[in-house]
Amino acid sequence: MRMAQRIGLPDDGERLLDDLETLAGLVDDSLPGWTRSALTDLDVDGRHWVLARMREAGLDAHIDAAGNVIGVLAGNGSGRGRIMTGSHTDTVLSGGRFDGNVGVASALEVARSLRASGTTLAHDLVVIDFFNEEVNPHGLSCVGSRALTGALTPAHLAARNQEGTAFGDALGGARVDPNRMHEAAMDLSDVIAYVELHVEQGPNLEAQGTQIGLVTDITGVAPFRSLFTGRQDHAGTTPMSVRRDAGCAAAGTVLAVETIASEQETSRGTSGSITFTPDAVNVINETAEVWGEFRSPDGEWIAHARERLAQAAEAEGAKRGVGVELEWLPSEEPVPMSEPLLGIAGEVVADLGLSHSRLYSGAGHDAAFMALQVPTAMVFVPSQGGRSHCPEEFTESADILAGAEVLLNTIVEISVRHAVR
Ligand code: HGY
Ligand code: MN
Ligand code: MN
Repeated sequence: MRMAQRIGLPDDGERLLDDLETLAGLVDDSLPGWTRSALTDLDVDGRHWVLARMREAGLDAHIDAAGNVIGVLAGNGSGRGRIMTGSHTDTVLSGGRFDGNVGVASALEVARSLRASGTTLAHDLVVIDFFNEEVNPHGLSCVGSRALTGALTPAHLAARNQEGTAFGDALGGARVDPNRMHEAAMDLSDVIAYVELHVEQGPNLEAQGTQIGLVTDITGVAPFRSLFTGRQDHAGTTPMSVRRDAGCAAAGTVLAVETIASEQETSRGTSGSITFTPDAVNVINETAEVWGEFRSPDGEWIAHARERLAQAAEAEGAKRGVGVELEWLPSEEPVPMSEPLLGIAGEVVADLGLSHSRLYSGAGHDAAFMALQVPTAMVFVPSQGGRSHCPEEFTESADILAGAEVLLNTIVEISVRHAVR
């Protein structure tokens, strides 16, 4: 099919790269890498900076009741609906400066490029910086996209962190009123596409030597919290045979997560947070808390992994006289992306003379929630060494700009093709 006239990034994308540099400076520099955690003043500053940039770019912008920053570039008024694009600007602790930020900065540059080229789409373009995409201390991720898609529930607001504080009581730090978050739910019935640009965060594109990744599906994620309760005793006088060591029961369960997840090439299991109490070198731990997760593109495997972990934790507790509590936190099913949109993006990539491959995303994304309601596509650019969620996270500027051009021209192509229907 004939392609729409290609549009380039004005100023060769310098402004986009400058925006990424500015966002990279709005971080907690007392930590290695880049940290802008949701629920912090820094995150509020970051989202207000995005709001100001949206307005400077001529978008009608606001922050919704769930903390999402939303800017709209009006289309030609033909009433054909909306196209949405965006990502997130919060980071993990000591993470990288590209995860999420590339998608928000590029989405903003798409709006600027349309204006600079005098291109008015037949659809309104909605640019979004989703609030709190990363897993927060309450075990919840994709908060803004859950709220916008009407998937945020009172149970989510009741989720507790390690200090026992409910998520709803922690939102004040983000200037979000938990009692109004439901107002952010949007009627998405007129949205013909959501397209998100993101760094791959994995090794595949670099290994294959391809410039662009087109995502076929996004992994399912099943997070858990487990608490092991034993008996605090003297490390030197308590015989091994009478101990009720919560720390050892937890450690055995952590290894079980690794064993279960190592069964399949695409399955993943991680025990990312372990807390011992009283956490003293000469005291047998009374309690141990483990927060972790399973991931897979196969929902059935995740269900199987849950059962296996429950059995393993119980066994590790039983053989030590240690109590076991295992709580599954809000989980996400694997989600397929839109095949028609993937096809259009593939044609745009070829038209731009770029190489591409198709792959599944082992990382979770706001797109997983958008895909439950609207046709969704994700475009990846390579991560150096496949590293992410660490200070070593890096993507070449040329790859970012190539990804932004694919995002821009894919959005134009989707609008043009939809408008001719
Ligand atoms: O955890 C993830 O996969 C995403 O980076 N939030
Ligand atoms: Mn991300
Ligand atoms: Mn991330």
